[in-house]
Amino acid sequence: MDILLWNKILTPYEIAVREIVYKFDRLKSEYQMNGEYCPIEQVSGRVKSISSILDKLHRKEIPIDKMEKKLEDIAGIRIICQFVEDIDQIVEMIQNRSDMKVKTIKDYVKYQKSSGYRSFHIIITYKVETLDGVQKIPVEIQIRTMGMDFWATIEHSLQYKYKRDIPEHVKDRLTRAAEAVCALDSEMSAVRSEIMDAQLSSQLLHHQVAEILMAIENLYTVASKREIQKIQDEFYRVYEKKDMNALRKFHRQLDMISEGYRTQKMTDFGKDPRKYEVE
Ligand code: 0O2
Repeated sequence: MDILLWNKILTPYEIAVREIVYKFDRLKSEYQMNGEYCPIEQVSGRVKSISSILDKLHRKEIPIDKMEKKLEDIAGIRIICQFVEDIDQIVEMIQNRSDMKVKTIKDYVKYQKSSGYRSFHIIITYKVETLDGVQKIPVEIQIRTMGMDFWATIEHSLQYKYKRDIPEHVKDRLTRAAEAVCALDSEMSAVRSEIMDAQLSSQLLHHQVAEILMAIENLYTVASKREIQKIQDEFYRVYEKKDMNALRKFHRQLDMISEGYRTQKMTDFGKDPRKYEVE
């Protein structure tokens, strides 16, 4: 068997993980900037550790030289969402991407594993550009709710502790916990639209406040200290109400004040005989 240069083998997997995490994070920011609900709550990624790779090869009786062909989760991405419904949206998003080619789908949400494990898995192939050329890397994307993730993380630690032989009484508890997570996900889905509305309103409020404060800051350079003080006091008064319409109105007024200063500046510029426009 050839000598394995682990660093060289794993580097393209590292690149794939980093690029994909970045791309999903970007999507998340885009949703937020558009003031839309984002189905992605959190994205993380990892390259399987060498000892985990060796354990899995041993467990599945895969010869080491077949590792890259047979192990499709050396690069792994995990996407956590709030609601079960978000999973479908994320799956569709992945299926429609031109840079990720879906190879296999494993729906452990609909078809829960006997352990109680629930998660949606997609194996994609992703092209990575390296000095040696383009490499097609398999990447496993796990999509699950926060509840499913909580259960899987705990169960994974127990698998590790008991060397994959969890005692029956602990298994029973895990089964019950899995049922509770399922019930929790259903309850949350039932009030999904209310939760989404509440989260969007709070996101819009933060956005509006940030824009107003930015506008006040811009006025610092042109308005008098007294006027800024007055504007700031008025802002605190409006902010207290936590009323989006009042904040929007206040923001429009600020825009008008800024516009007034801009017009004044341009008029002053026109009057100054020392200044002239260069064509
Ligand atoms: P690790 O340490 O998380 O990386 P197969 O479908 O049998 O050919 P494979 O790869 O076992 O091959 O597929 P499967 O069953 O879809 O599992 C892939 C990964 O899903 C696992 O990777 C786990 O991360 C997760 N997973 C699957 N089943 C369970 C489960 O019962 N409990 C928990 N906590 N996680 C699970 P690894 O390499 O097994 O583990």
